[in-house]
Amino acid sequence: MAKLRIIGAPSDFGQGRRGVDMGPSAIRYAGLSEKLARLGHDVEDLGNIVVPTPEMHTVKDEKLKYFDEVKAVCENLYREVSRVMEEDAIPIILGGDHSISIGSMAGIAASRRPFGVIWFDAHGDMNTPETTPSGNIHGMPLAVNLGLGHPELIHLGGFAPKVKPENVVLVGIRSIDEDEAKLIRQTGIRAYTMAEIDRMGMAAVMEEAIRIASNQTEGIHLSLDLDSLDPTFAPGVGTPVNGGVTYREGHLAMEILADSGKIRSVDVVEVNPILDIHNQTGNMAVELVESLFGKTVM
Ligand code: Z70
Ligand code: MN
Ligand code: MN
Ligand code: MN
Repeated sequence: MAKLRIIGAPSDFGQGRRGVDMGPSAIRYAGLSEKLARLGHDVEDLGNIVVPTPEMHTVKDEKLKYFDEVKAVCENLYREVSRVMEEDAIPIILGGDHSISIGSMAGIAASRRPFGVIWFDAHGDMNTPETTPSGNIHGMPLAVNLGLGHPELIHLGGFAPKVKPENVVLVGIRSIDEDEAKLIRQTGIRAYTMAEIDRMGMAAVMEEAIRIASNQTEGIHLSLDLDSLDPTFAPGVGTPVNGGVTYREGHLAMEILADSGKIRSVDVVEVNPILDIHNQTGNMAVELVESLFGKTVM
């Protein structure tokens, strides 16, 4: 039995389309708490952090859109997540777009216990203000957590970096910008493309990913962007990209993570109910989290 604490971060300041701010509601509506409790866990929903209303704000820097707002949201989330970590509970952070991972990972790292990261995504999220083609901060959070990007984001919580490149793994990538690819290579993080998943199989990819993320660390943070899945199974995301992780591969990956016993924290991000079909993506998110916390056939 695990102590699971749910925190909603209903922010869409990291990208251009409204709707991801409703992600936490969609995931809760799909029955997250009840289903995790049914697996025997001690579950508590701590509600949402406070997030400003986008209509009251404007873009000031085209290379870091809604910088002040993203920073404020991530500072709130950082405080909330560090409190949960101090109780030795597992935070499950519901986005929101992926920029919120700057706050969640700061909160996780605040304990100063080393951890690894498995980042499930169609994208690299490894842009900086210098490389970004969009200015959207949700394309930058992994870089920030590695210490690349705007100093105020990097130093959120008062220290940097949040994680070492040798413990970072990307899984499912199939849409990477040119200069972003250079950064991925320079940092030396392990990035499994869809092509590698096809060749090696998801099971082998996950065994390696867990080995890398847990080498000399005390646990693993899973950052789950629902756009890692194929749009057939998760249509409700801002940037669907064909050729993604299948339903079965997704569950298999979560089951292997569950068996590892190493998961210490989770982000579930980029669910956009406005773009979804009857909450398919919210339901998919909940199903994957159930597998991650031990749901099996019998
Ligand atoms: C692109 C950018 C991105 C998620 C899109 C896209 C980034 N690399 N991330 N959707 N989750 O604008 O930086
Ligand atoms: Mn992402
Ligand atoms: Mn993505
Ligand atoms: Mn997106």
